[in-house]
Amino acid sequence: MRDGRYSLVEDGAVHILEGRIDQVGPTAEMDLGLLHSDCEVIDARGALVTPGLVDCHTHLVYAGNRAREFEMRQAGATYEEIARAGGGIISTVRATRAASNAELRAQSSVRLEELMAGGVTTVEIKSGYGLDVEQELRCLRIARSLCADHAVSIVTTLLGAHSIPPEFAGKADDYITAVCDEMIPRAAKEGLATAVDGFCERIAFNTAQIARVFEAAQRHGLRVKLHAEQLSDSGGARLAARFDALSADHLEYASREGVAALAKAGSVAVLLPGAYYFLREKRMPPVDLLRRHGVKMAVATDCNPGTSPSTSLLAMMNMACVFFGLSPEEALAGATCHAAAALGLDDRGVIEKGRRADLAIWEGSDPAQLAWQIAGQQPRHVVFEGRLRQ
Ligand code: DI6
Ligand code: FE
Repeated sequence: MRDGRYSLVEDGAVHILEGRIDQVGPTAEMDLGLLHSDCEVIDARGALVTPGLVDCHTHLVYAGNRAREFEMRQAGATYEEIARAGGGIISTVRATRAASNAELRAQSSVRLEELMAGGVTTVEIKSGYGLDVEQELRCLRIARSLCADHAVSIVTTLLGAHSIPPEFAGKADDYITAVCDEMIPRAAKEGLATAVDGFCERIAFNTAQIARVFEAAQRHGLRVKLHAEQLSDSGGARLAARFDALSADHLEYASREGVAALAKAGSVAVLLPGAYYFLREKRMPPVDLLRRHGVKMAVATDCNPGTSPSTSLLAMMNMACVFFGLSPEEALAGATCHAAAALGLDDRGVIEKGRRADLAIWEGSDPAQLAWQIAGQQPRHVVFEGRLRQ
């Protein structure tokens, strides 16, 4: 059955040893001689076992909310208009800077726990609501600290180039200099991020500015990823590919050349249907083109207060199917193995000997059911690093 639908194994079993998968296959074929006499048995009869879900794009460390802006948008204002008037990302920057460490951590923990309740075992968290050196590093530290009291793997990304902070209004190039000369070197030196991201868009930074950020990232040994072609074709996908980006994310307005460049670079396309839905976007990412070029497609929540206030990766899998035409199988790959690839992680996202034993155990037996429901499902059990998550 391995090569069939979802590479599903009927009547299967997984043997875990020291946090890693040791054997996987039909129960009848397990080598029982390899099992410890006192090993714990998790009964998964009548259930479906998938890799633990990987949310490869979130901005979950922030304070406050943007409910007022949602009202403004419902009254006719656009996301870009609100951003240009000093709202948008900058309003969350104000709230985040004003929050104490304890407040920021507590508000972020709630969102992390909601994600985890939906079967997520690895979460990427971006900074991007501090927008000065100390505040960005503080957000990354808080993000990293969350794994101390949550059974989840956290990967952090520096998104200093998210928006132009108020102190640098009209001086975007000077801010980029601060990102390159202070923020990136400090984040790298203190081991606070594994990748650097940016927002390449007419309301944020242009390709020349992002190229400077990427050059600095690479000088400091960090991988790059990019918010590209979300609201317009700004050439972000091609730029990301030029720097061997782990991923290019959003991509609603990606061009043929952009997709071809991503394919050549082996970058993952991260689809964010929550933002597409919440902004009532009209243009879909070029899913067919991505398929034809063999670009891996991941699916993520983009959990953020302005464009995707959601903590359900399962809901995103459903939206990726309904809005973007993914198959449920593609959606599941998008939230597991392809999401891991978007983070540069090859030790998870697949149930295979040697990989991390991060698993989600769901009621039912058809993997399509995960993308079929509009969220709402919770796994019967989650195994994280080989241990049952309580
Ligand atoms: N694209 C997005 O959708 C989020 N950031 C980005 O670069 C929006 C962030 C926000 O509005 O707070
Ligand atoms: Fe984002």
